[in-house]
Amino acid sequence: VLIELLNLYREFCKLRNSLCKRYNEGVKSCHMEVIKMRAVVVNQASTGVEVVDHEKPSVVGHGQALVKVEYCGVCHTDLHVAHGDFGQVPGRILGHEGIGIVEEVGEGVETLKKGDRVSIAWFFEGCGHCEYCTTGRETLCRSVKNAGYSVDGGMSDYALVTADYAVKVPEGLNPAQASSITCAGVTTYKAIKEAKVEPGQWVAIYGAGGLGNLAIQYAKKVFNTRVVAVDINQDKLYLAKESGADLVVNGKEVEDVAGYIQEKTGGTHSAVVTAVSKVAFNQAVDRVRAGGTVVAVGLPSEYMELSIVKTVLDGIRVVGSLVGTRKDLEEAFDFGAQGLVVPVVETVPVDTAVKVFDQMEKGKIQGRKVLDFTK
Ligand code: 8ID
Ligand code: ZN
Repeated sequence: VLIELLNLYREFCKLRNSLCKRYNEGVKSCHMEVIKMRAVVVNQASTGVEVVDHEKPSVVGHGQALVKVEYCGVCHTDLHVAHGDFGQVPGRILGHEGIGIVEEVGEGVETLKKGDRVSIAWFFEGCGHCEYCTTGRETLCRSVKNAGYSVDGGMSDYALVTADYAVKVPEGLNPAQASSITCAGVTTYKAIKEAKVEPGQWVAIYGAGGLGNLAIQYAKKVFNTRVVAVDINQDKLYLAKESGADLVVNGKEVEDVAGYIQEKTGGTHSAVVTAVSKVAFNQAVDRVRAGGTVVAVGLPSEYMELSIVKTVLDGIRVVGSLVGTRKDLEEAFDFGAQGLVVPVVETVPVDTAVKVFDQMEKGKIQGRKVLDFTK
């Protein structure tokens, strides 16, 4: 009898739900009914991920927008988050390379409307008034919210975003490719900006994975530099060549990587390190030219060795670079829409997420695997 009653009550809720939707557009959520959606979350032990049925977010608050997710790329940072490398967040919906269509907007939203295609990025929201937010360094905001880490991210059928911070995807940019620009693209585009490169200079890109292949493309096609790509995986180096690298170096096969780069290029003017290993960071510092810049992007939980003498005598700058601002993302998207940069992506079913994370850990992914929420 109880089960019968429960079923009846559910039917009643469904009916009320549809009536609400039909007759009262202003009603944001329909009371008791819990609608489920697919979501990729950090598992309870914080050792990896699982695909679960998760409550669909339905209450669109002031300034928020509800997005029907189409695609979400799997970034190595998601793997760090899943493993608790930055602190454990069990149950958190992962994903900061989300792309989707706005389905509903909350009160006070002026920048987005239903039907807009938007991104769900690591830089999810800043306070808007601190010293970083007001000086073009909003990703460093001390009250920042990060999608897929401190707030639920884009690896689910639906996601809530803060409308003012959700950067629109331009017309003409393939949404699965746009997902890869939402983190990998903007991060490397910004890192090369931070390297302060000049056309014709040599840039070393360490790590030719999801970020690295885009770093090569932005460096070559947008900044007009020459590129040497370093990886320890031959497959990644084939991709690096295809992506436009002038010179590739296998860190496992070439004994003296720094010496080899010195011989071929005379020392690179700058280096962007996306590799998840301190070995690469050390090589980058060892082989950058006097006056050069090493931009640290990868996030291995290690310390790098920095020769004080070399740093001082050679006037080397070592800077950390974290994703990019909304403006950086807008620019990075635009280079994608122009066809200058073409992310290497493969769309895969959502229920293969656990396997994809495993492949990423083993270094087996070429470019990016993108979870397809349209199917
Ligand atoms: O804003 C940021 N700073 C930011 C944004 C996004 C991602 C930082 N990241 C971080 C990630 O958290 C991760 O630590 O950048 C790193 C790279 O992310 P990814 O490109 O998404 O990971 P990947 O696809 O696994 O590629 C890593 C590459 O590094 C190579 C691997 O072979 C792979 O191609 N690599 C490794 I591991 N050790 C190497 C070494 N010693 C190496 N390449 C050269 N030398
Ligand atoms: Zn990322």
